Amino acid sequence: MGEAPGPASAFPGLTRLDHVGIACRDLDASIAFYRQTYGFEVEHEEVNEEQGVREAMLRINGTDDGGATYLQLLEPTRDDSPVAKFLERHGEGVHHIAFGTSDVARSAEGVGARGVRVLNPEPRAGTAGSRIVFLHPKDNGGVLTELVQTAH
Ligand code: V0V
Ligand code: CO
Repeated sequence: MGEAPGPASAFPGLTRLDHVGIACRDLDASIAFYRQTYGFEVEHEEVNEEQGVREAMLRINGTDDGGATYLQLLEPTRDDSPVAKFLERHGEGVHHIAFGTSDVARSAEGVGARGVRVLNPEPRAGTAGSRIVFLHPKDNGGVLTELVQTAH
């Protein structure tokens, strides 16, 4: 690899796969499926009105940056939300992936400098007090991508 000059050397600072977001119609049924089938337990559950989701974080493993990797199960709370729209078009399934960083605004700026559209340069409230930024799926090979900075 070596040090590429210019925008490619700007800070990305992504140190883990934080979560894989899965769109589901029935959060409780989805939680039960992952508990019974894979033995994963819910570490955190909340409603995020801004994002229009009721969601649960199921911890899978710790990561070498001191964070962890989760499954994030997402049920829409209203018909005009991104997850409701996704379910209508694609049905249940993988909705997004999220990379962890210690500085989400700076990471978003670094990725944005590489030509990826940053959907919300001003970080928004994510799960458990985290701060999140979304990147356009069309600039990520069809994968909706989130950057997340945990509360601590
Ligand atoms: C839409 N598209 C996707 C997609 N959603 N492609 C891959 N993965 C997805 N999840 C594609 C869709 O198939 C269309 O492609 C095109 O993008 C436009 O889609 P659309 O249905 O017209 O939707 P838009 O353009 O109104 O909105 C799409 C975006 C929107 C991605 C801009 O969903 C968004 O802003 N999402 C970010 C917020 C979010 O998703 N929140 C929920 C998770 P074709 O058919 O035209 O080729 S909240 C969360 O993760 C939290 C709280 C957390 O982690 O803490
Ligand atoms: Co997420």
